[in-house]
Amino acid sequence: MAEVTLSAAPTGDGQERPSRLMRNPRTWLAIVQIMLHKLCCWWTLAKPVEWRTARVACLGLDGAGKTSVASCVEGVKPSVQHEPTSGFNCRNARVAPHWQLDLWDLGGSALIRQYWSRYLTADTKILLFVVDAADRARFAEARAALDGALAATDELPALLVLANKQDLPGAATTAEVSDALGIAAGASATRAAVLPISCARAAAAGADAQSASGLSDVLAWVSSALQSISHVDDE
Ligand SMILES: Nc1nc2c(ncn2[C@@H]2O[C@H](COP(=O)(O)OP(=O)(O)OP(=O)(O)O)[C@@H](O)[C@H]2O)c(=O)[nH]1
Ligand SMILES: [Mg+2]
Repeated sequence: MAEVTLSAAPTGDGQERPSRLMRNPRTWLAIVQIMLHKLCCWWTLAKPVEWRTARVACLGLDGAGKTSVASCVEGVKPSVQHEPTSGFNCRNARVAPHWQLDLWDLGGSALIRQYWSRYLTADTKILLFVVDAADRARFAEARAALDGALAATDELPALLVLANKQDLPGAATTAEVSDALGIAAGASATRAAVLPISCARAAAAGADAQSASGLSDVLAWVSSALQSISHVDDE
């Protein structure tokens, strides 16, 4: 195969003159374009990411899996044992491209539920409501708890119900959970969705917390909801 050289071509009179390739203006245009592209890439990588903070509340009945979900979002392997949260945990997690979550994981016992409204402050951007999808007997109780939480917030920007424990036999589908909790019918949040997740399965299998089944879709939804909420807030 012929080799193309960009160097100056020797002339018969001993002087060097630029090769045909180098005399072509298109060659120079291509070189300038490549250099500009490299400069842009370097600038994008070198620019520090500005993390934007968003408050997210994680609610649901006792044992639904809130602490497990919060651990997975944070990238920490959840405990397989149920250690009831006696108050709240505040966790920090980063979600691409630039969201720093203040994730409030509250206890779900009947006693602590009375205090949920205190943590649903006006700057709460997303309510993550975790449901044990395999515990159909408590769907009505979960719906009442969710309705109570929604009634305590004036304008909740986004609600994401997580149909957790999808690995358990007989777990309800997202459509069933949505129906049982009346999401389509009466959710007061502007954006509402139900997504499946199984966050403790990864821990039980000894895998990485981030590999929890359904987690990537949850993080993508959270990121996209925050993006659109922030556009509205910035207007
Ligand atoms: N099989 C299965 N078990 C899960 C899953 N997620 C959580 N669990 C288990 O459910 C139990 C309760 O989980 P937690 O995360 O502590 O529940 P919680 O909602 O924080 O409970 P409270 O703090 O009491 O309100 C634990 O034994 C978890 O291992 C899941 O996806 N699949
Ligand atoms: Mg907990």
